Amino acid sequence: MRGDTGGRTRRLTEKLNLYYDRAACSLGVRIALEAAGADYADTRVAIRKGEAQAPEYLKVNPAGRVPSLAIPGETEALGELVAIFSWLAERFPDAGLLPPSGIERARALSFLSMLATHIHASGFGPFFRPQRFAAGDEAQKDVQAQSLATVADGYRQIEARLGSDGFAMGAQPSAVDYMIYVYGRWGAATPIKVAEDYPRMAALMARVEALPQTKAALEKEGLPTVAG
Ligand SMILES: N[C@@H](CCC(=O)N[C@@H](CS)C(=O)NCC(=O)O)C(=O)O
Repeated sequence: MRGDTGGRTRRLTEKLNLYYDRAACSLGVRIALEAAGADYADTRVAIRKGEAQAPEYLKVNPAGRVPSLAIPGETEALGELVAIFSWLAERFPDAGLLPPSGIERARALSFLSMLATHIHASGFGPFFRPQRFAAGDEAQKDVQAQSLATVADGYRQIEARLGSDGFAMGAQPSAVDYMIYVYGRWGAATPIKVAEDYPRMAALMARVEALPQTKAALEKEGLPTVAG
């Protein structure tokens, strides 16, 4: 991990700083920062090299996870996608990251929470790292099979909530769409056929991918396009 140490240090960050890894869930926050036109720096945390669990990064985010967002004037970085989007939506109200208030905002947070807890934490988490959930090859294969079913169930829920056009929360893109896009990209690492089995979700991913904020975020992480 290089760059701004942010987090639980006395040193305040001078501008927003996104702790991320390439193509990780932090990509959704990067798309949001691009949508907001935010002036931000970034620090890569190479998860496969163990940097998310390294003492230096655990000072930034004791959970050992990206994304974290260091915020000027704060001595602790902010972790957890749902909280980061909530803060960014208030900081950049014109970016449309979340509905401004009321039941629509609650519905967006509900959707984001489902994505983070069901698809990510109960699905992709154990699918990618079964060794954290079971010991032994057979048990880990079982974990992967179950977690794959959870991902598929999450995708089914997304498909059920989407219309045939527009975005998840209406006519304008929001953080919900950015995370559907990110978690949808990860489907390529599984046997799940997103385009065939979840056509509304695949079409939404293509619409999100065509947005300038997504193009800018992909370019910054050196990632290929994947949708439509
Ligand atoms: N609940 C967290 C989960 C974040 C998370 O699991 N991030 C992954 C990358 S997509 C990570 O940092 N993994 C590091 C590790 O497992 O060591 C959130 O929603 O922000």
